Amino acid sequence: MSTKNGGNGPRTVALVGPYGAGKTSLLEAMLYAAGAIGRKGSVTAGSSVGDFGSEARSRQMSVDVNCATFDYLGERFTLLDCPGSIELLADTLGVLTGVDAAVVVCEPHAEKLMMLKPYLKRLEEQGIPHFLFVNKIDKASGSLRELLAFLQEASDKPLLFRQIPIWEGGAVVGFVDLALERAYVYHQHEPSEAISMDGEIKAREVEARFAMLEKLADFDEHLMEELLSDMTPQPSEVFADLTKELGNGDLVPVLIGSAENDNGIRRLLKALRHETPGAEKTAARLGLQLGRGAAVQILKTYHSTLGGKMSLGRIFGGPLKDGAVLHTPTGSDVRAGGVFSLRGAEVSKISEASAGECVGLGRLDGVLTGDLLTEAKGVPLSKIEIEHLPPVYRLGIEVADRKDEVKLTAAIAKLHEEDPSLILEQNPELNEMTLCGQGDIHLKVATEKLVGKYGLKLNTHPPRVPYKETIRNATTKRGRYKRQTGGHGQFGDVVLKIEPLTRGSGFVFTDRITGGVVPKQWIPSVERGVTEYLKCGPLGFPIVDISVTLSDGSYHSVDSSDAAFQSAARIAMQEGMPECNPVLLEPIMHVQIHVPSEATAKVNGVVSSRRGQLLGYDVRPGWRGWDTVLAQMPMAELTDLIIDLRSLTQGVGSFEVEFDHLGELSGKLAEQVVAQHRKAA
Ligand SMILES: Nc1nc2c(ncn2[C@@H]2O[C@H](COP(=O)(O)OP(=O)(O)OP(=O)(O)O)[C@@H](O)[C@H]2O)c(=O)[nH]1
Ligand SMILES: [Mg+2]
Repeated sequence: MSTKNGGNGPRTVALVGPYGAGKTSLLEAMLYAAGAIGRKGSVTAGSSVGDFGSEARSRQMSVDVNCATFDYLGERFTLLDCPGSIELLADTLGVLTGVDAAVVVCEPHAEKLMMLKPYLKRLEEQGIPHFLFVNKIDKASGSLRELLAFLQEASDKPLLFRQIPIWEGGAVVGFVDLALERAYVYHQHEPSEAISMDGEIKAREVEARFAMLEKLADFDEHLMEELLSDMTPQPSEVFADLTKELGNGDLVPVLIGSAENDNGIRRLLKALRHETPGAEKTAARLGLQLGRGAAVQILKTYHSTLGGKMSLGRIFGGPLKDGAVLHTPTGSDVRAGGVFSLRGAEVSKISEASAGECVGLGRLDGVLTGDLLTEAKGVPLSKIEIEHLPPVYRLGIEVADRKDEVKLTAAIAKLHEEDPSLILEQNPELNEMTLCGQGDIHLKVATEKLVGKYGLKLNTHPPRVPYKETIRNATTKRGRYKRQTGGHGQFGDVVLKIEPLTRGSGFVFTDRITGGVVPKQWIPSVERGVTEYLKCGPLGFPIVDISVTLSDGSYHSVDSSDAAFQSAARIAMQEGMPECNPVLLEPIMHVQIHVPSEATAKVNGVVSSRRGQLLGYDVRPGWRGWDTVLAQMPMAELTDLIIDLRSLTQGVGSFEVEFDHLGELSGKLAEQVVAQHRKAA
């Protein structure tokens, strides 16, 4: 769909950035400025288009992608307002698989800029054109120039300052647009008003505009020549460069404004309208091979209790009609069960979506976020590999009523489709299910959905640690089992040598019987008796790294049986093990902690205070200004590690773990673990 102005067709733009920066408010302000809504709602009053679900409203924060399609000056836009909590990053990662551009929303406070890195990093890596919008400009104080220097620190791409603020009485009251060379004063909830530019403002404009043109000229030789020979470039050349260099991802334009007061919103809309590349260019960037008919990139999956499954799809090629059959990466076909235009809670059925639109598609069973579907057969289908976010927080979870277990796993499967960073782990050894995710808020929102949306009654508890135990000394023990009840009795008799093994050896059973004192057919019974015993040792935990040797025994030709030899073996173990100096073993994990370098020293402290052992640290590859700290830490100390890391790093620190070895735990801590375990049992 080509329109007379931009000619790029419908555009899809993500609003991303840290929590509370004002993305949902910006969405509201943009809808209002575009005339798509007659009354402006707000997040705090619970009346915004976005955040309509109960989990979002009660927290006054986004917990899901808010999608809103609207027309602005004859062109169609879909804005995807992403949740900013770092714990809900998975939604942003999904959305980025098919947008034309992103607006990174931030606040004018230098100390909060570290929070931008996780977003800028992904946009840079994926070559997604992006703007920076410095929101809450009504709260700005001090030098914006300094702020912008900090902003540049967070961005690997050069920033291009498109506007400078006009200050009055310590507050920003307007701005100069450096491309248009026009000054505006803000009016609350009204369009800005053009004013004449003179004196000090003009002088600042000339300087700032020259700096902007110099940056543009880094990517345009013709413009560079003009600047060097003091020629004034044509406005059309400047605008063409702005468009080209955003589209190529060379530069990051920076705009300022206030979503709350409706300031700078129209300028942002206009920049998006003129400069954001369209679906064709995006398809080329993504390397999509389009055949005849439409291709659909899935950006987000929703499950609602009433409407069923809804996939948010970006249409390339197109148009896509309701009922169209789409080929999926798994080889099966699905039929689009409804095409919908979305605006917050408002879902309007439409008969078809044009090329470039972003729409809701009903009932695409088996289709996941990141999938590419096509109408044409034989087109190479891909699933865009979305970065996997390793879990950093866990919660033990169980249904209050056992018969709801199937319902629980089905509901979590749906939540996982909506948000792949939410994972259910089953641990049969601990007889425990754990919900794994990105943090406390993430899992709270998920459990709220399980309760509210899926009607489940749940109990949650801190995740259990899979402790083990072993022994330090050896012993030899005889176990005799003899029963005489009525008819024929039970008889088994074994001598077992119990010895410790080196860490990681597991369990070794050896048969050293000579002369048939324990007949061949009962030897597996002895081993079974021992194995059964090993499930729960004297401290109450599974036993590992132990060798048991059957060295002697006796039998009775009538009374001996499989059961009797199992019992004899168990008796020998039960009596022998406490003499072997049992010791608790805890899982020690290899941990990689990623943090901005200024937090590295503090992180070292956190590792030590959590019984960790530092192995060293290095620069984090590809993350300028970040370190990766390597350490070994007990699993028991990792439960809330993420909370400490985030509080040291404004939420951006993260870690990855894998099992390393089992380490001995003794002293007070071990006593506590054993006592707690006994109490729970
Ligand atoms: N002063 C001021 N406050 C603003 C502005 N924009 C948003 N806010 C306030 O900032 C808070 C957060 O706004 P939201 O729009 O919910 O922010 P968000 O980025 O969507 O937050 P998350 O969804 O949690 O990531 C709200 O209390 C808004 O009223 C602004 O331009 N100026
Ligand atoms: Mg929000």
